[in-house]
Amino acid sequence: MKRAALLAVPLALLAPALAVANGKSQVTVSATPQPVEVVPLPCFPSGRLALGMTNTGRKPMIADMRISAGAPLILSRHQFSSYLPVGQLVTAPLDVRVPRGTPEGTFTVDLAAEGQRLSAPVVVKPAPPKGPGDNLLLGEQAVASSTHGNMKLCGGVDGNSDSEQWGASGWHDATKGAFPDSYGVDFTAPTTVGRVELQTLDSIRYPAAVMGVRDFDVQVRVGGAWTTVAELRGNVEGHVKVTFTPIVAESVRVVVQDSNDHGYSRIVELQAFDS
Ligand SMILES: [Ca+2]
Repeated sequence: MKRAALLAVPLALLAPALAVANGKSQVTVSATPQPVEVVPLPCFPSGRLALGMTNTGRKPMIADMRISAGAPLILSRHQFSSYLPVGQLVTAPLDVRVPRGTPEGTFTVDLAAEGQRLSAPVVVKPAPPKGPGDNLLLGEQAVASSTHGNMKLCGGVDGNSDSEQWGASGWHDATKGAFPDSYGVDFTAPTTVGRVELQTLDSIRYPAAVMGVRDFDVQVRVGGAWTTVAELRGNVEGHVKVTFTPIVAESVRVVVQDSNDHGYSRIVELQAFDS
């Protein structure tokens, strides 16, 4: 008799969850990864969740997921609606961002679909250091003369310099065959810059000597005016390091005058350092 009484406790605790799963809801909600991590910089790769819905019923249906979160989280969507075949996971991406300066912490994105709910944890990580020797452009807001629709403005400062992942993490302009094109960063406060490193497209399939930037200037903005600190011509290398007398600048950019295929200005990653 005492054993039966003890068993009744866990069963009672389970009852609400079982009621939801076996009630009228025919959809299970999922989110991966958990937790998702975000960094409070505008061009740092965003936290990306794969939202999922699975129809656990016996008939196909259309389901709506509502997606919500409080400050400081910024969501790329607030609804995910889809036709759901029986027994098949249907997913959609959700990008999660936080404003610059957001302190470390854990927050949640709340998902609700057809009576099912899920709270997915979001962990805000510290911004990368920007001291001596650190890449001053990493994750900062990129500024470009134009950006091709297949590329991302942030792709040249997202920390990924792998030419094999060019499509996902590089930048190029939208004006084929027309130069110059510019790409750089506006600092949030004047910053000492003494070295710029440019990595242009340089993969086995697309070597720099064929597809990379060929002629480019490195410029810094001081007191609102752009100054050229280096001019490079005839480049065929994938990774170019340019050092100059360190200067306190409001912005740094490269101005591409031509590329080796005379088409686009392709930047896999642009970096700047104090010296
Ligand atoms: Ca990149």
